[in-house]
Amino acid sequence: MVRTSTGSGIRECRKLVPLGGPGLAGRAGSGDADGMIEASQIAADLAAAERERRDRRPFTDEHPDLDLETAYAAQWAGVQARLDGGERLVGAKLGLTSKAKQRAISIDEPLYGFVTSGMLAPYGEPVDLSSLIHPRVEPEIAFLLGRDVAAPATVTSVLAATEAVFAAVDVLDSRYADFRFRLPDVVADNASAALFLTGSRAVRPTDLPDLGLVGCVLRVDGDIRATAAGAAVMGHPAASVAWLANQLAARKQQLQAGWLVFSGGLTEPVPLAAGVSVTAEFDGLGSVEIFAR
Ligand code: OOG
Ligand code: MG
Repeated sequence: MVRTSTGSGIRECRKLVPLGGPGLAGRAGSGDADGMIEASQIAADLAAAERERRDRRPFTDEHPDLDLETAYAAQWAGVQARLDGGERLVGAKLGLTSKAKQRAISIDEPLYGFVTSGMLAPYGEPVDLSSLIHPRVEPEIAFLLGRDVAAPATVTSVLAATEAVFAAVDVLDSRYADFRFRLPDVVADNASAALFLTGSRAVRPTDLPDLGLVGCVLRVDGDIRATAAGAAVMGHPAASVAWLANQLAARKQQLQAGWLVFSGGLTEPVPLAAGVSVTAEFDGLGSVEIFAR
């Protein structure tokens, strides 16, 4: 898997998010009857699982009281380690923003994670499965922000701040066995983020009739596996981005101009296997094809 900048045409983010507000650095660990686990320990264990390509049990098996603040602190520790290793912060991802995704994972609350330069898959190249554990693919609509998004954000303010939207694919690779986890586990695991692909057609939101009505067809080797409309994601994909802007504000962070934001899977994911081609087609946005070797 590529872990360096790929220069996929995404503008480098100009400033880093201010971090360390209450709820991020403020919380180091989570206590429960079985003892404490530190955010830094969770991050280190997840990084080792990713590096060694082995899945593990969810932390909540042993630490059922693991809270979301600790989980987001662990997530940021993992992202910070990537930045310290030379990657750049290029955006964010939303997760569990559609009923299809919430049903697939049996969690009914959205979450978010961050996207770094090493997660951008090189355009048109097969995904190298040897670097992943058990990848799954899902179709998404990505927003390239032309301006920062202030909170409180709305569908309207997100669309006004958006330079272009893209057809996209999110390649998930949970570090937990069988994608079995509770919300704090998947938050700590940066929303299962592994790789992201965007299509080659940049479309201004004003050039589309309504992003909520954009149709999506997910194909595996040409066969239709799932269909959806943009509205599958929180009623409108921009509503998901607005939700994220408002969540970040509570942590003294902000969506930044130049970021690419993946608004969440519209359908259930499909496994990515060697020799298989997965295509996400969107009305007006073009399509993205992903294949693996
Ligand atoms: C969690 C990540 C969810 C989405 O778009 O819903 C996500 C998972 O499904 O492993 O990326
Ligand atoms: Mg996703």
